[in-house]
Amino acid sequence: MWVQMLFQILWWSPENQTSPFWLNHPLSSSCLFYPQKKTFPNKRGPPSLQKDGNISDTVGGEKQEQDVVQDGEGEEEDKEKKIVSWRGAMIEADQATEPPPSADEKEAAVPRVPANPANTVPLEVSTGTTVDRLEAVRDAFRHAWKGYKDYAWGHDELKPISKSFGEWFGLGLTLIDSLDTMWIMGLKEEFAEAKNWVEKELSFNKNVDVNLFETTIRVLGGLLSTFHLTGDQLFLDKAKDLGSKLMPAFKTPSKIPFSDVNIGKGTAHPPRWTSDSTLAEVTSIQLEFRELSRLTQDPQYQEVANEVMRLVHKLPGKHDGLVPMFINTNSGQFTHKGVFTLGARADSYYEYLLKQWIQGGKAEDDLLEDYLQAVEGVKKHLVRQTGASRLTFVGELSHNRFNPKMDHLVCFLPGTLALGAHNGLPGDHMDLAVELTETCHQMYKQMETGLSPEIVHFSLQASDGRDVVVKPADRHNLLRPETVESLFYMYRFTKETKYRDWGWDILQSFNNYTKVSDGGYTSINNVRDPVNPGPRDKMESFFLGETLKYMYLLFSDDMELLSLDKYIFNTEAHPLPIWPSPPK
Ligand code: DMJ
Repeated sequence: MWVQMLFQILWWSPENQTSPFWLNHPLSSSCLFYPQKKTFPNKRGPPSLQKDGNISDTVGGEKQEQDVVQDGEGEEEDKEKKIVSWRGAMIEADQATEPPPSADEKEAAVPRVPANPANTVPLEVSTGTTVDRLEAVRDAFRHAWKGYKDYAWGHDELKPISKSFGEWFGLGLTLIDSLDTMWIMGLKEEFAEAKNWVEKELSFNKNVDVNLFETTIRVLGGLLSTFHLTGDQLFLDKAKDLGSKLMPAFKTPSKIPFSDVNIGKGTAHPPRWTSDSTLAEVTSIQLEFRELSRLTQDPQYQEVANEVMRLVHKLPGKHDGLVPMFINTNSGQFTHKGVFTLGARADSYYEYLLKQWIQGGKAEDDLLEDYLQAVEGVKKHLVRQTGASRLTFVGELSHNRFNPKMDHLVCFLPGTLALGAHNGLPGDHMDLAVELTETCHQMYKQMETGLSPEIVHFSLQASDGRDVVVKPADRHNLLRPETVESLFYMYRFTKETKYRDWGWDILQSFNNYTKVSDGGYTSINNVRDPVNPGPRDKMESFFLGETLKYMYLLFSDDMELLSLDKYIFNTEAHPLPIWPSPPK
């Protein structure tokens, strides 16, 4: 059993892109198109090769003898780091295989300001007006799209350094994730080309295992939102087709869905090493399935999705509203109890409690009750302040021990709390949102590249003189959206310009350290090293689907553009309409 647990914990983490699908995935391409020259472990791989920084910190492995774990040490252990070519403000794709420079790896040697050697492409200059900023986001999108179009058209993800592509499910993930973003940004030509691909090429009749959660939030969510924005029946027809092909996932003894579905064969199964599903995954498909039922007038989607929420609602094993990270598809019970996080594997459970309640016209009391209880649980067990600057953060609880570790993923929380407060929930939710947004901003600001690492550890000791410690294995940035997402919500609800300015700084940093010259943006290995950030050769679909969309909405003065009183964003930033309240 312990071996099985270790397997699961070390291996599978969709939030951290550690999917093991490539092992049995017919379209798998982790290494198909060019040799792996990346230096940090590719996080899609077997447990023997991978370390999932998110999970391994909290279970097994480390000796934790105190109630509060202060584990900021070991930063000099970054032995894996080899540096891929770096030429300053824009990454030169064709230089990606140069031998690594002999960089001094000690933290003290890391320059505090971005290096800008003579041969760099000039940094973007803008006066910072709303119009300039919106245009800068559009430019960033066009640049990302150019790379995708040139080297990865119709495939799941762009590999911008090798000018190639990666396949996960073979469903054109980036293209579909981008549809509504292009519509919102008014990129008509690009949208038309993408629509043509959906019409002519997108097929769900293929023998491929897909992850239920990822396919739902990215593909089903993207198709449904594009249908709403455009009114084009094509997207609803595709959504219906996909929805029906995902249904076998729910044929389990407990009605808790399996993680994986073969959409061609109509079969579903859990990961090979366990019969558990991840809690966030099974509870973050509801907005989309419920909307599909509403649009098609076919209740089957809503019924299976609501049943999961009913089961989880009455399940024992919660800790003041906080939920464990796994649930068994046979027994329907929580497993691996005792670890509570707002990060990977649990995050969007909390987000979807609130958002389903809003989507359904605030009529479903169980959802509200679970959400309110969870926020109280977060405040009681997980919220702390740093010793140095009194930054408020959300840590983790591991078998009653507090771990001051926070995933960047947790930065969705301020936006969600603010959305709740906007919808009449307690004012102290907004107070917490304000404090957490400041912390997420600091997670960018305090890094030498101005980009947040994937995970930070906060220091509770004032004597440390610093708030944030970043372990070597946690220094990567995957172009994630959560902080920009929260900045968008905070700006909409407060109109405080600082949130826009913080977003603008983040865009500059993406342009300075992740933009690839021939098109595309890349995730990077080390946010603490502006000279050698270490491009990872991957542009996640959520950079176009979420990060740039939220950035655009943050800078737009049009508060009616996807009004938060009319739309609810799914966890992949695809807007779905809030339903009218049922008659009393
Ligand atoms: C996205 O796929 C979704 O936002 C998900 O809920 C969390 N992880 C990524 C972005 O970081």
